[in-house]
Amino acid sequence: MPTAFITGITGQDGSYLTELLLAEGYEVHGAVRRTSSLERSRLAHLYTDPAVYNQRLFLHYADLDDPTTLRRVLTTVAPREVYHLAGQSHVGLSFEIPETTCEFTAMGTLRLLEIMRDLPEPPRFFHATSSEIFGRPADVPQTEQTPMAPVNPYGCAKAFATQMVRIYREAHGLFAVNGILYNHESPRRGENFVTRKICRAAAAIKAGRQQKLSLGDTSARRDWGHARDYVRGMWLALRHETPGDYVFATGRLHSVQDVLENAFASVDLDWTSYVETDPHLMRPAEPMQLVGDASKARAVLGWVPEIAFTDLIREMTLAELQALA
Ligand code: NDP
Ligand code: GDR
Repeated sequence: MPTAFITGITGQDGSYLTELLLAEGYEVHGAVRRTSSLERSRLAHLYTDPAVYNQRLFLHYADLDDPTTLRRVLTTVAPREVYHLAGQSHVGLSFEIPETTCEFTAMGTLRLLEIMRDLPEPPRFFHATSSEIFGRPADVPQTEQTPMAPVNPYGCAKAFATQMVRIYREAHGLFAVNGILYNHESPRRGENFVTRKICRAAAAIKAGRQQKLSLGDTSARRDWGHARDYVRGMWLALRHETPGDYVFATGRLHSVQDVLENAFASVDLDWTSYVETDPHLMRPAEPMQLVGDASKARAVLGWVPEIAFTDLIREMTLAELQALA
């Protein structure tokens, strides 16, 4: 049975990737942080299943700023594949907590690479990097060759980590992959990301539990896909015979306003009656035209995103409505 180790297993992507790997016959190990609450809602259906938890799914306490523990766990588990998904993932918040963002996202990745390098049989390593490395990009759409030009602390930390992955691949021969991931969402998305915030609000307004929705820049545009498609790309990238970097994207731009229209239409409401602008939610700097060209992933890995934007937003909104019933 192949063994995988996931950092960030409790997050949106970690939970979908765990489901995928279990379905593909893997034994899955994940790093979890000590928190005041044991609730790990995205994994609850798996670790409450006695046929899965501590049979094929194992959780280990570890933290990205605790390399001693990470090294011990990785040495004991000896995985064939490592998926590194952990990090402070909120771009807007990275302006408020730049040091922790860089500590976990930049230095945390370097620490892991150092551990990989020392393991007797270095595992294949996937790094979840981001379209935010491009910031104000020279190319539209962006490819694996587009120069990095981040415009926020999060993007800067990811750019550092991305380049380190390249260095460890080239200088130390590690099977190390950068997945340059564009925005991907799902009903398990964190509540303070814009799609989930909008879908939750549309459902709550429909149910009479909320009156207004405050947002920042509604003209902002992103390349939004479904998380299920993106975790499949991660897995495919580590199964390929050679390591490389891959853009994972839909190639289509939509605005926050498009999200509003689709979410509110899913519950037969007109968004214009409920939305107000809050200047506190505007970011000091916004990236421009982040839209990806996933031709390489399609040609080399056979990866194609299958879930359309309109279906994604509808699924998210109806999931919120169901949760309120
Ligand atoms: P989430 O925010 O949902 O999950 C982040 C995960 O990282 C959680 O499991 C969290 O644990 C863990 N984590 C955070 N800090 C630490 C730390 N110091 N030590 C150990 N674990 C930590 O993110 P997503 O699942 O959406 O994204 C996964 C990765 O992909 C992230 O690195 C993100 O930056 C990147 N990415 C995501 C994109 C997206 O659109 N979703 C696009 C591009 C890149 P806990 O539950 O304890 O907080
Ligand atoms: P992003 O996602 O910054 O692209 O990072 P987010 O959903 O936070 O923002 C998308 C766009 O919406 C605008 N916006 C708002 N955003 C939030 N969160 N809340 C609001 O109220 C709001 N109003 C408008 C933002 O300004 C922005 O333009 C995500 C994360 O998953 C990163 O980890 C990942 O690397 C990138 O996607 C690719």
